[in-house]
Formats: sequence, structure tokens, C-alpha cells
Amino acid sequence: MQLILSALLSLFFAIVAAENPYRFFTWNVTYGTIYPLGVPQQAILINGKFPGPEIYCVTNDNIIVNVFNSLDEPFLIHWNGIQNRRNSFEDGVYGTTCPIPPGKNFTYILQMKDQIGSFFYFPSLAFHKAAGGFGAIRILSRPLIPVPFDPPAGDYTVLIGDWTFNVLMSGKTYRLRICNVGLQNSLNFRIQGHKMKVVEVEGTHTAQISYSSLDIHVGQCMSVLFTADQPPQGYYIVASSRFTNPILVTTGFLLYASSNRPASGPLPGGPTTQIDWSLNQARSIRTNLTASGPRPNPQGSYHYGMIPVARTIRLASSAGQVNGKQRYAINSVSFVMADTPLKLADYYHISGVYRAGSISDAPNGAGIYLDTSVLNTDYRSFVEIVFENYEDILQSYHLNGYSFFVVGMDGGQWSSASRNQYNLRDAVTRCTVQVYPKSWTAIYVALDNVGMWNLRSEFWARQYLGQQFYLRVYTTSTSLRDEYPIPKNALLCGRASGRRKRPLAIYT
Ligand SMILES: [Cu+2]
Repeated sequence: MQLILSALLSLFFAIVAAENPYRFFTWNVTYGTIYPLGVPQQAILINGKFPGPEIYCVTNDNIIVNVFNSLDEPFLIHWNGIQNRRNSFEDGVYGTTCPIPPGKNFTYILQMKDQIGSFFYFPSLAFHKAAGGFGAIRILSRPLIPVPFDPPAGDYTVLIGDWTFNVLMSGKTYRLRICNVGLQNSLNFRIQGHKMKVVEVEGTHTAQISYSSLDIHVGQCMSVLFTADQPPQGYYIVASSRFTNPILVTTGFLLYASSNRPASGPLPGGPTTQIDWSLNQARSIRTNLTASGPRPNPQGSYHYGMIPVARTIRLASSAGQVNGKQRYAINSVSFVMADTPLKLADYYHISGVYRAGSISDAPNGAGIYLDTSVLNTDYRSFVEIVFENYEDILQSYHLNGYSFFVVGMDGGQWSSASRNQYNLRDAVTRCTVQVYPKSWTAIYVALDNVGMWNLRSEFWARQYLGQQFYLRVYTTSTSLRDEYPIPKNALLCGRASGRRKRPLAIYT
């Protein structure tokens, strides 16, 4: 009997391993010099490269990344858009994961569970993101799952911020995955003489609409198809900043293999300060309800519009001074780091690291104050989050650990009547969403991923100076079906230093 059982078990593990391949990466993080505009600049390199190596993988793959920190300061990598299901320990932000000390290494163990699409990774501590250390993540559909377009002749990633970009084409259809890895500016992206058909946004296949230019806000990614069917010559690729004065413009080139004629004519123009243009484009990007996502069932088969909302959380940003220093806040709280990652405080029941209820779930108009803000929510609840922007700048918000439905956005003040205009049929799901100046954006999110998850402004100076908090998705369950235990190799720091990594010996 025991023999049969162990034979069955080994068969089981063999099957699991066969279904979910492992991909191993060893990364050395160093300082180095790059020449982004011909001018030498210190950067953070991964294996000598800027941007860093691309993670190329398939749904459900296990990704093992051994990161050696050869900088002289602590370092962490966040996997933007990767949900790290049941495993916020691997999320790579300071609220979940201890920094890798200088001269040390840490191995991230990630699974691209039930995900497809275009994402990126970046260094999450301090202002490292400004210096590089980022790269693309490309999750392909599993071979047997249909993708709603023919395989492209080429598949390229453009991280805007990586300013020199040349692609060689020859009369075929290509896929471009475009991510805005910048610190602040929304960008408009366009290719001279070529339309772009949007096919994917942060893991969702979209209704296939063609555009002459596309707005991509900070932290966002999208995939487009375009066909190199114009007279063979060079064409300008342009990314220009939106809602800024002056407007910053950078160019790359689309080159046809059959011609060495350079690009000519004026740079293709794009929108500059027009908000309605951007809002209308955002509303036109919808989920392709008949396409498969990571699994073979159609993406629209989950009827998010029919689920009653258990709770509404309204979030408003503000800017001001605290103790004579510039700060930014959400619902009046300007986030400050604790001495211990919040997830580890939870795991080891270390009290006094943060207070539950340290941020309210609606703006109250109070002045800005400092705190380690954590918003408690219930595992498996279905919540509505409204980002209210009373300020005169565009905001971009990102939630770790999740993909959410962008059900509505409009100008003015949100009210319960605003729900009448929600898209409850084919809203796109993504992990980063913009909020226009003096406007609101509403999202629905099914809180099905236990953990401690950072919600932040993607405007990097703002998140650094407090415009962020942690969403604690909590359950009393200690089942492995709901959350993994702390990784065996986890680094421990702050008041978690010296704790045992597996307090119960039952996990092997
Ligand atoms: Cu993230």
C-alpha cells in the first residue's frame, strides 16, 4: 500500500514538474556607464546590460532569479504586473521583502501563474529606477491555447526610456510590446506612416482597434501589431510627453530590410495637452470577449458586472508640506516605511510595526500627516476602488498582486450616480491605471490573492514622498491553499531578524 502511494506521489510530482517548467536566471547588478543621448551617465546594469535581460516565459512557468547585489547599497526588484499569487513574500518591495544587502544575493522564486502578456521589472528601492535596473517580462500563451491573431513575424519590446530604438522590418506583421518605464510623464507613441492595432494590455487581449498614436501612461504596457506595408525606407518612431511644458520628444527608426533610404519628412505629430482625446482613447480599449486569456475559456466569461460590491474605497491624493518638507499623501496619510517589512511583521506577529486602520477608506479633507498606512480588506471580497483626483496633474496608480477591471473614468467629482456610466460588460483588466486631472477612475477588484500589496502612484517622486500605502488582504485561514509560508531562503531584517523561517516543521 505504501509502495503504491509513494509511486503515485512520485508520478504526481513528475506531472507537476512536467507541466510547469523552470527557467533559471543569474543576474549580477552593477553600476556602469551608458550613453543614452551620446552623453555618459551612471546607470544600474544587470549582467552589464541596460535595459536588463528580458524574462521570456510561458504561463505557469517557474522563474528562478538569483540576484547578486554588487552595488554599495541595498537593492530589490519588483515584478510589475506579476501577481505572485499566494506569495507576496516575493513581491520585491520594501513592505514585503527584505532588501538584498550590498555584496549579497537573493534568489526570487516566482510563478507566472495564470498570466499572459507584457510586463516589466524594475528596482523598487530609493530612486534606483531612475538609473536603470529594469527590463521586460514577456509571458507567452501556452502552446495549445489560441491567441486571437496570427503569429507575428517578429515580437519586440520597447521600454520607453531606452531612447535608441531601431527595428528592421520586411513587409510582414510585427508585434511591439511598449512599456512606459519612466518616472513621471505620460507618453504618446507613434510610427510614421503606420497604424498600430492594439491587441493586449497588461495581460488582457483587447478588441482589435487601430490607432495612429497611443497614449501610454507611467507604468503601463500594451502590445500592438503593425504591418510593414509602406514604401521601403526608414520611418520615424516617436515618443512625446503628454500634458507637459515643454513637450519632450524622442525618436527611433523603423527600417525596412530592403532599403537603406533614411527616414524623411516632418516627425509625425501627436496630441500634447488634450485630455478628452486621451480619455476617449482609454474608453475605446476594451476586452476581447471571445479571446482566450491564460486559460482556454473566453476572457469575458467571468461576469464581473454581476457581482455585488462588498465595499467602496475612495482614494484621493494631496500634496503639501509636513515639518517643512514636501510630501504627498493618499487620504491625508503620507506613507513612511516601517523598520520591518509589513508582511514579515504579519507573518511573525510582531506588533507595533504598523497599525491596522491607519488610513481611512474615504478622503476626509484633513491635513497631511505621516504614518505607515495599511488598509485592511477581507480575502475574497469584491471591492470598488475610486481614485479621485482633485489635483491638476494626471496620476497613474498601480496595484501589486492583482489585475483589476477599469469600469469607469470621467471628469469632475465622482458620486454614486457615476456608477450609471460604468462599463459592466467588457472593461479591460490591467494593473496600472491613469486618472485624468480633476477627474476620477473607478476599478473593481476581486481580492482573491492573500498578502500585503503595495498600491502606489507611479509618479516616482510622489510614491517616494508618501503617495502609496499597503492593501492587506487578510484571512484567518492558515491553509497553503490560501497563502504560502515564508520562503525558506527569505532574508530577514528589522525586527524580523533572527526569526525562524519555518516555525512549523510540517512544511518540507
Ligand atoms: Cu506591481
